[in-house]
Amino acid sequence: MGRVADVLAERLRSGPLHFTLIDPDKSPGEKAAAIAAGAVALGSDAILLGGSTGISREKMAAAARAVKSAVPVPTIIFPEGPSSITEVADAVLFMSLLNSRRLDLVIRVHARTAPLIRKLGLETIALGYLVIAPGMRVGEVGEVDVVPRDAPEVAVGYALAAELLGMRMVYLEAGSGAPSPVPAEMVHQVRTALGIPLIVGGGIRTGADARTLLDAGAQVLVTGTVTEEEGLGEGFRGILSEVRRARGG
Ligand code: 1GP
Repeated sequence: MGRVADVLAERLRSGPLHFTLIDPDKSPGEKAAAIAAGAVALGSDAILLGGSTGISREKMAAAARAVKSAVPVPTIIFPEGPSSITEVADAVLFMSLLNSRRLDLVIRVHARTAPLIRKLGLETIALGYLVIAPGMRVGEVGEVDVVPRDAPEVAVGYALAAELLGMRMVYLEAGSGAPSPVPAEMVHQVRTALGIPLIVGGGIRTGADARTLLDAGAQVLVTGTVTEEEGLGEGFRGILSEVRRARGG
């Protein structure tokens, strides 16, 4: 595989993408690979490995190895800290939690981890990660000043700042398991202002959720809970069907 950033940029030229988030703590090794294989067969474009609890390097490496041998799409670490970084994956989302009050999550963990990442030769995708209300667990653990759902202009400011700082993507996150996804109006305003790809995740459970966000301009949808709770059932299939429709296929 070439550089993941280039693979994704190329695919984005023909329409929106879907990433499947798998937690190696809940779905270790071959179980992660089985979910990935089913998701990719339905059209998912990349596998994100991560979760909100501390995942050991060994567990992350085992999941990444199993997923990589099961599917041809990028396997990307969605880190909750430096302990899960492994060169077995194709890339890591090198993400700054933009609206956290914890300086370590904004930049200091990155400073501690950057030498290791460079040494491993692991590709990084610099990403501005912005948590929108309700924020769920990442909002609490990350000590986030969540962006209110009725304040799209605040999200636009952060997203543009991320772009101007040279980040490659912006991720609007309502929080895993959120009762509803990021508001469509916020997605629309951020997308209209932004020149880099916009990822949206948290609380996407149905095809209707996916369609609303894609119509608003989301370029990548991330889902995790829907497969953890329902497998590759109606919800997940509906979401992938909307992504394929938006790609014109
Ligand atoms: C969480 O945005 C992702 O970081 C996915 O959220 O688990 O609600 O799909 P869900």
